[in-house]
Amino acid sequence: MRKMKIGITCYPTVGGSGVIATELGKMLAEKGHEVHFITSSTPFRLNKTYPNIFNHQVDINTYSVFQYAPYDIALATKISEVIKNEGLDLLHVHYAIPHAVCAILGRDMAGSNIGIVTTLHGTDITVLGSDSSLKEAIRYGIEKSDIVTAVSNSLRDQTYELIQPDKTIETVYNFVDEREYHPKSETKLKEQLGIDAAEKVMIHVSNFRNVKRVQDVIKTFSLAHQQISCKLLLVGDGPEMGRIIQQVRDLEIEEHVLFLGKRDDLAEFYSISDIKLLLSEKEAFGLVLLEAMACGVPVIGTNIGGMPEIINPGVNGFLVELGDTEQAARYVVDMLSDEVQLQNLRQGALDTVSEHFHSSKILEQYEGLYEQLMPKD
Ligand code: GMT
Repeated sequence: MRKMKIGITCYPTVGGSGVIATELGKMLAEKGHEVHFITSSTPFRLNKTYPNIFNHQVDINTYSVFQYAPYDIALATKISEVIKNEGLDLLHVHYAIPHAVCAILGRDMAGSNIGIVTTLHGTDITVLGSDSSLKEAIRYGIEKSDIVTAVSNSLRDQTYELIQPDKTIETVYNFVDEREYHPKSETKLKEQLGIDAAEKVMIHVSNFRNVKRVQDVIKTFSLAHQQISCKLLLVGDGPEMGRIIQQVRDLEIEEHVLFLGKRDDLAEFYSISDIKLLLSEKEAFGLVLLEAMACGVPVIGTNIGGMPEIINPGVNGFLVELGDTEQAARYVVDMLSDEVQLQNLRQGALDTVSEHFHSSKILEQYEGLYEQLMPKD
């Protein structure tokens, strides 16, 4: 594999797409490629110095005459500069809008013909795709990209259905860095959190947006808790947090629900957990499922989006229909009361990650796509 100079644009703040883009950049750099992040701030997962990773920050100025700060134009200009100054071989951008459209404009401004790979992560299609003011821009971003990937077959099919682009879309799944996400047995965290060694633990990790249906996680926990002694860890923060705190109070389960806020050390929290709950109404893939599974935690998810492509019922977890908290609670009680089944599911979760979503396999898929865009020797 020849070494390439790759420009990466994503939203650098917390969120699955930013995590995937950054982890991919780090792994590409470890394989000897030169990586140039072109983003509005340093990607939050870029927590180490790499000699072959460069950060190009987009400066977004505000002017009193403009009602809105021109992020998209500033980004396209920066992309154009980096293409010329660094001699990039290709761009990999995350989200059709605005990033694919900015990349196309930036490439044009630079008078370049380098390839553009665009990865669709979900929100750009499942939410914005039905907005008539944006649909044409999304189609343009997809059709003018050289290669387009989606993070699940479900998202690929939804894109065809909603946007109808004249473009082949390849599925490349999410991945995790297995060096970070693995079961950590030497942890005292359970004790530090005041949880009895024998008590079972459930975990939910998200950005507490409406779409994550955290209220269903609370309902499921509350039903299961009536039958089995357990605790619920809530990791993350977001717009629904106030309502969730109130729901926990109304159900009088405050003593059993631990609000942990945003955390970096997720593998530690997964490692003391027995079940992960993700009951979202939209989820193109569900990166947090993979993070949990990589730490040996089976999952209960909703039968929507990309989740059925990850969850194999009875092997690494279970699927429920959206809003069916009673069935979710039955699965929880069943799993937590049968230690043999729980151990099998734990092993099933670990096997799923290594057999189907291993980072080395996903990285090779992306590198293979990049190679298609390089000039033939
Ligand atoms: O789920 C979110 O709120 C964040 C969102 C994002 O754009 O960063 O995550 C999306 O991309 C992730 C990485 O590909 C996927 O694992 C998530 O399933 C997807 N979220 C949705 O589709 C709602």
